[in-house]
Amino acid sequence: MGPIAEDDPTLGLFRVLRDDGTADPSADPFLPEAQLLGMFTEMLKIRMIDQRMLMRQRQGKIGFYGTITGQEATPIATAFATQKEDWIFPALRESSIMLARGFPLVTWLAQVYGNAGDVLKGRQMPSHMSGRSVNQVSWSSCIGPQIPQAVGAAWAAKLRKDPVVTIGFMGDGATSEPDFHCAMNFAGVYRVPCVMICQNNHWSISVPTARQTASQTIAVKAHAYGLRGIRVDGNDILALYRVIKDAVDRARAGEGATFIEALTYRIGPHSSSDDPTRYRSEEEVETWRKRDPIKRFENYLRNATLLDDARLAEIEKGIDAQISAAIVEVEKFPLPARETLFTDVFAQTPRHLREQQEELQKLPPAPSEHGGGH
Ligand SMILES: Cc1ncc(C[n+]2csc(CCOP(=O)(O)OP(=O)(O)O)c2C)c(N)n1
Repeated sequence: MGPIAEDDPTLGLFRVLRDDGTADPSADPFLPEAQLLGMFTEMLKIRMIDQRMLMRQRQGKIGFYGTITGQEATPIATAFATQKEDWIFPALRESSIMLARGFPLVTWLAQVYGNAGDVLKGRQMPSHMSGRSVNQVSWSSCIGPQIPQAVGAAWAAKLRKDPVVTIGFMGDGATSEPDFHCAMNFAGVYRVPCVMICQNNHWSISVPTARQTASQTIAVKAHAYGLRGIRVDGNDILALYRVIKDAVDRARAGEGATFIEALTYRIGPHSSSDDPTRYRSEEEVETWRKRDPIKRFENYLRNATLLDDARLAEIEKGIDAQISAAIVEVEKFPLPARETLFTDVFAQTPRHLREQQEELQKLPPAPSEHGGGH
């Protein structure tokens, strides 16, 4: 191919919403009212869950939590732009897709507590949710492997002639991993029905994006692998919805994979174990707070007369009640039963493990196994 044109979509920034939340009418997808309010509610819900869970972590009730504050638009746009048979291969900041696709909140929270209500039986780090019922795959916590996994699953779907699309997520840090390059190459060569989305939130823990790549943008890397690529405002849910939906539709129609860079910002710490004041300035965070994806969308909905103070207060109250009730429920679960330590490992438990299991059963139960958990 020739030189990349200045107006190439990988070098620009596709937007629908302006900073003040008004929309460019030529780009507005004019989505139905129920869908717009559904998207807004899901964004607000994960913001409010994150606040409550970070507090629970500080109170010593849970060990770890990864908030997505400032990055709510990309996962929620994905949840609405995909079909329920599509598979999600997340990184740390996309577990809210599960909730938007109907996964029960109590079960989702049980993963954070790692208790008996957790479908993963307490074996994963908090904020590493997955669920078969919503086609969301478990993340290994290594940076990168989910990208070739998403591409491989897409290739399998293509071979089986299954009309399924896979979505592989990553942060900007993951684009420096070998797995990223293998996945991009494979996706281009085999024209798989996969959409790879990089949430460029400017920081990989304490490493800024400038230290990840010398390329002009992350999206431009798509060209090196013969993929379609586009850079989109990651704090603009309407732009994201359009871009992701287009990529998903094209993938399903046999037009191959797309690589999307969603430009956003991590407002909170990397996780509950991080103190970002040690490596970035408050002014930088403040600049991005002003571009809050929820506030911008709220302004759009107000302009469209779909939202006013009373309606917003009602939505917030509803979410708050739902979260409070779910926390009460989830904290009633005991820890996972200890015999579950031995399940799901072998189809038939080998003798040495059976002996260990029997030995463990003879011991008196630990106090936390009686209920109440943490
Ligand atoms: C292979 C590997 N290297 C390093 C780490 C430690 N680590 C955990 S999260 C993280 C930063 C990831 O940054 P990015 O991919 O930009 O995603 P973000 O957390 O910003 O969403 C690192 C380096 C890891 N988990 N796996």
